[in-house]
Amino acid sequence: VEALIPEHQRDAWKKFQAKPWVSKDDFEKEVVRHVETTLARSMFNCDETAAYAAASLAFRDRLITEWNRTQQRQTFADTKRVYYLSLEFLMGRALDNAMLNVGLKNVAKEGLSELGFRIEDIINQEHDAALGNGGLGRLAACFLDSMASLNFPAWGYGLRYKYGIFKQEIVDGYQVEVPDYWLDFNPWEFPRHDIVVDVQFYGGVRKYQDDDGKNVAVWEGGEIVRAVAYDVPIPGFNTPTTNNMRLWSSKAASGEFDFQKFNSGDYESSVADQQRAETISAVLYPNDNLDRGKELRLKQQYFWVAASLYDIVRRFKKSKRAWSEFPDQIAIQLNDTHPTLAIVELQRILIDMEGLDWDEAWAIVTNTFGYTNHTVLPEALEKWSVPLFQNLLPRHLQIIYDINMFFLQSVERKFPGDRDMLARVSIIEESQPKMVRMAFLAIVGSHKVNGVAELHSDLIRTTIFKDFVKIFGPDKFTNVTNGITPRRWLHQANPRLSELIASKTGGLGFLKDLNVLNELEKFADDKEFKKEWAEIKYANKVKLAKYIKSTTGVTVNPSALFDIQVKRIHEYKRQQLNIFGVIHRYLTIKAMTAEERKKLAPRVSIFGGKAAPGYWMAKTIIHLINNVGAVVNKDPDVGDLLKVIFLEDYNVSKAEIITPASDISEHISTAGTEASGTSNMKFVLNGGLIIGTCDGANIEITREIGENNIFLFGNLAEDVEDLRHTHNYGSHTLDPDLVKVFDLIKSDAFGDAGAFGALTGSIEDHGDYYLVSDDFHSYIKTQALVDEAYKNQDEWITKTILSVARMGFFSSDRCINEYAEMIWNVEPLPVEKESGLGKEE
Ligand code: NTF
Repeated sequence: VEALIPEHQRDAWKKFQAKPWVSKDDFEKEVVRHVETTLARSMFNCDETAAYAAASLAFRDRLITEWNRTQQRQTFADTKRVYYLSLEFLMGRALDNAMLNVGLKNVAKEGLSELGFRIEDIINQEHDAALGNGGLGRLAACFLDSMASLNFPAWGYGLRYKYGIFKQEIVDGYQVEVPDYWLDFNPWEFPRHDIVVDVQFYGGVRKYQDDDGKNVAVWEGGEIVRAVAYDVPIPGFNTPTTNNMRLWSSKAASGEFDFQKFNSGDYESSVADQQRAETISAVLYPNDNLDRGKELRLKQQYFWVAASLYDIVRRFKKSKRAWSEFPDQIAIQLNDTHPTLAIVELQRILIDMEGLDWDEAWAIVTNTFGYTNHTVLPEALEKWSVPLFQNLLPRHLQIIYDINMFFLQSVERKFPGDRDMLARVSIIEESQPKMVRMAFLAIVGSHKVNGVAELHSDLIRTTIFKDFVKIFGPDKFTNVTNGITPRRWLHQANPRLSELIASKTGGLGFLKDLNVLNELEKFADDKEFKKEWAEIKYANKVKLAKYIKSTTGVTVNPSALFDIQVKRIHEYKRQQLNIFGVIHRYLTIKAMTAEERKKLAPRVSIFGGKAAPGYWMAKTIIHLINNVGAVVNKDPDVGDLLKVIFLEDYNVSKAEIITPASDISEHISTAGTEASGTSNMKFVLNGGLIIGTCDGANIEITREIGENNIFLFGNLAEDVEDLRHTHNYGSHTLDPDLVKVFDLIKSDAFGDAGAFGALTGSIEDHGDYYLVSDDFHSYIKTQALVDEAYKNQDEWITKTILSVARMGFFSSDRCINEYAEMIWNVEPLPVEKESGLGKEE
């Protein structure tokens, strides 16, 4: 390729080629240069914001040279690539991550200090990239980190929302949502105005036979919206590999507003088209585990899928390979059903645009896609109304009907005469209006379907997708248990613990092979080691205590047991069970003598998490937590024995402070409802124990760390259905301790009880769907065991060390290797290590 460029030009390019800086002096030089030129400031008016900007730009320059090298390498090697399609990427902050991954954080720390700044202050200037709701979006972010760290040629494709997940404020105990405009200054993205795709909506389909008698469908009319690419470099840890996350932003295809209308004085409608187009990528839908079926959401999905597939197909076509080789070159993973339209879009491209026949195209499509299911909750399974589809994407609806017809024909051949089966598995639900079942479409259009933890994968095989297991055979369905990146969730969030582990295991190798943590087992009874281990936990708790003081005004004792539940607020995750347990504890303390109180382990109950703006019950739970805190925290009978904290605006960067500071964390969903959970893994990896139900990844965590090191309680998934049935059709008596809790709430002890009527009522009068009462006794008893265990600090610390030592399995590197082998069939493609990576240990 190089030979095409004349020699003298080549020389000039090479002579001045950008070289990544490595030394402290070079770093400072780059920072000063960016302050003085890019930002047009000077040493006299460089505040922390400007220093953050300049430091980020210095690191961005470094990343981008590696990014270029990686992309060139991947293009020339022409091997199979992975495309991870996710409507959410919950990235959090990028600067700290970039510094650690290229191994230059200490260099930057010294450099910044010489320029007059503390690195922590600079890191804290950054606004989180919060393009996700919770676990699903954060999983995508961990996967990008792992794919780059393992040198997989892999791209993420998503939407560049102008507004990420809202900011949460707590006003008088209530959640208030504030828009999250995060793009004010974002040095981590590269607008690619040269990479645009025009995406069509609405219109109609004209069908005819061409001269060869072939059926042709033309989708015409409607409107066009332009997708513009924004690229974000994703650096791997201790490797030059820097992958790409491409986010699409929408704008009007004309790029301008309507001048004719403008000139005739119709100012409002002259900008209307532009605004309509920009609305598509304006805001992230703030629902977690809930599908709302709004047209704009379907528009987002198609906009993103169409632009991404156009891009992928364009890249493939440059290789001049035969279409049949498409699945050998490309693996596309669907992060939940949100990108399922990609299946239909690829089929459309192949048959309508590229002229392949149906079967040939369909074989390519199904061999390309893999689908990950992340939930069994019925309210979260996506369905789209057929009339909505017909209007917005008429050609796609036709193709879906054809996919369904061929699929049902194959089912009929396999199970002749089984009408019920046909109705059950049809991609079209025969309701009023008819609905497209996206999960079924995703299964039919993929070669592999996976759940995200063993229990969850078993559940999908035996419940929601059981007919499909009969139809396609069991091999199509598999499990890949979720994981987390140890780079962010140990090294970055808990640097002192990471350092201690490195000192005992021979360096930072454990960050690339988390099973190395096993070596810590031999220190589980080492006095000196345990002391350092405990000191680090204490320091992390002090840090969180300071944060709590500064944000809520409440003083908490860092020696108390820190009990943390941070995650989206949802009835199935059962924060209500936790707060009822707290009220029960409050009642118990109030009834104790002074002598008895002395024996109790002091506790701080910490909550955090956002409620979807339209989820009234979740908001009620937040309100109750805050009101309980207001009463308990100032009750002199209670003192340090119990504090109740609600941390505002839980997000990734706050999780980095909160996670290392837990003694125990709560993962207490109704059995069978939490597909995996990933914060459970983060807390254990940071030396905290878990109280949890037999649900999601808790089960595998128990298998790995041993049942002596976890506090499990509650009914099992297999009993849930029967219990619900008894609630509704048998006798339903509430747990007597829970009744006392309800009585206290009803006495207006936490403000007007009317505000909590729906919450208590859902349990007393409406069937207690989430089994709060059924699990209450077991929960309270198990919390008492936690109190007892915590009193023996020596044993407690040993438990936490053993647990960390056994967490290697939960690295997202392990998951990515499993996806690569079982689903994608791709190999790593290392980039030569010529330019200087930092050698920091
Ligand atoms: C979530 N699913 C699950 O609720 C979590 O248990 C799981 O850890 C994450 O996915 C990641 O796998 C969803 O957010 C969704 F969208 F599927 F409902």
